Amino acid sequence: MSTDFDAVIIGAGFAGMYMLHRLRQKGFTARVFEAGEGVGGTWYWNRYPGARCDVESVQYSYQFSRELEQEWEWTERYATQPEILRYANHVADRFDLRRDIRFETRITAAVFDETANAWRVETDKGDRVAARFVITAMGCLSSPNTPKIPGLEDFKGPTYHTGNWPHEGVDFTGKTVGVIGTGSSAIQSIPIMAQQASHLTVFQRTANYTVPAHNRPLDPAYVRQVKANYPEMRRRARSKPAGIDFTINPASAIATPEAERRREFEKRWSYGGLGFMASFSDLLLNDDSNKTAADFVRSKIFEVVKDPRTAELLTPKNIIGCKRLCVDTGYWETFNRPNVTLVDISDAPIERITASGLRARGQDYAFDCLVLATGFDAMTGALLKVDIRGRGGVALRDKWREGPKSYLGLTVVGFPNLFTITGPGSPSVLTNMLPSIEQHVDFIADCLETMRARGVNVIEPVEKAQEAWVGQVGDAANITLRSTCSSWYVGANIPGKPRVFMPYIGGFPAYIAACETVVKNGYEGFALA
Ligand code: NA7
Repeated sequence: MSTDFDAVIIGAGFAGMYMLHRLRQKGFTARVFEAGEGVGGTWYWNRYPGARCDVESVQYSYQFSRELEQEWEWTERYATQPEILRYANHVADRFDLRRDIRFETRITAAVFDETANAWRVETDKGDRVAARFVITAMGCLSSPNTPKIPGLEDFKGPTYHTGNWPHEGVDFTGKTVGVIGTGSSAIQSIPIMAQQASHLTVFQRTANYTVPAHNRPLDPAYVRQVKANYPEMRRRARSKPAGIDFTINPASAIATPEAERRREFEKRWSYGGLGFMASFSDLLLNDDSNKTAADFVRSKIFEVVKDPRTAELLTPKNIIGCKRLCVDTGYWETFNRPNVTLVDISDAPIERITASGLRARGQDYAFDCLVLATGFDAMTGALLKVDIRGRGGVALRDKWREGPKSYLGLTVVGFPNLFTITGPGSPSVLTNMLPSIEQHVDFIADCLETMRARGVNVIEPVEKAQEAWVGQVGDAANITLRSTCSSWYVGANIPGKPRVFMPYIGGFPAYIAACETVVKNGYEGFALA
């Protein structure tokens, strides 16, 4: 069978865009299908007020093009969603990507035809295309989770999900607003919504840890220095577990004398950002060490929040860093405002949404607008929305019923010529997504090139290699505290989702080394036919 393209790529976020560019460079044909009207993925959909990246902008950027690195000017330490979206659009223009992207088109099914060794892909616009490879670039946090709270459809006012925010923006001036959720999206948006709304009521199921961003405009001298030393900074970042260039203190928190420990935490706190978790090397390995960091952050809440009862409610009880740490600007301060109320719903779920608000713990709350900051069906949600069928017509949804299993987080037994960029089983969400994406894209592009050179048509992992990798992912998860709480990393936010720690937590360098060994040994663990 002749195919329409060498590869179909699903999604035009940072992964899909670079994949297209890389395949073109190597002389392959590719078509990207993208549900949105534009490029940018996460940064196209998540337009809620205050949306920002929590990795510093100079690091949350592509490194495949030295020219791009030099010409693009980030303006703030942590880039806003509009700035990142401008960057994505700049990349699309600069590398002339749009002509191979079909926008406003969602892939609904991808079925592997075993006689033709090709994928047959269908879209919601009626396209039927055939390609040798399907490469998913759908993002890890792109399938918004709207919880099934009774009465949701009864609410008379507008309902907004942070993960699918209206493009024209929302002005809450003079409105009363109810927010469900206190994850990263809520923590970023609540301070801004509170400045507009006449009253904001926040419904909190689990209090979350957050560290200050200390965001600021970037100093041009600093930017010059970064640009002069970009390769060195990228190399350092690549050698760190999260693929982010910050210094990890090798000491153990619990073994460090208290005064010294406090100094380290204070130093990191005043610097701001996710590097707080690198204050000591064992914060996610040792309960006692973790508690020292947790207590430090808890004490900060009481320094900021004036009402002790509210401070107590805002105080997280669980392990710090178990759920993803948030990075904020003025979050706790917001609860000192007279127009903000915190409602604790930790002991009983919201009873129902009503026409005028919601009912929780036997009490009615009224508001004009409802904001769902309720997160995503992470890592597998977007993948499993597409009806992906491999050998024998087996559906990925069935194959992963007990949880995702993959080889390197990139490929799945029974699904030949399918690659999942930043898929479950890869470091993905535990790292800086941009370098992780680039590493996967380069792996895939090199693999396709090798296959072409060797005259190989089909690549598929073998069961034994996949089982071994799944074992490695599980073993790595078991030694950290991160696998112990009810986070979206383990699917706990989605009722009925199997509890599996989905990302590979062995660190970016170990993961790169594993991929390099596989390639060096002639694509070890794969059957090439
Ligand atoms: P998160 O971090 O998953 O946060 C979702 C929030 O919504 C969290 O506080 C949840 O409480 C809450 N939630 C979810 N369902 C309900 C129901 N049914 N009732 C009450 N509260 C609920 O999503 P975000 O969008 O904030 O952030 C996702 C990632 O994006 C983030 O980690 C960064 O990587 C960027 P829970 O904690 O489950 O009790």
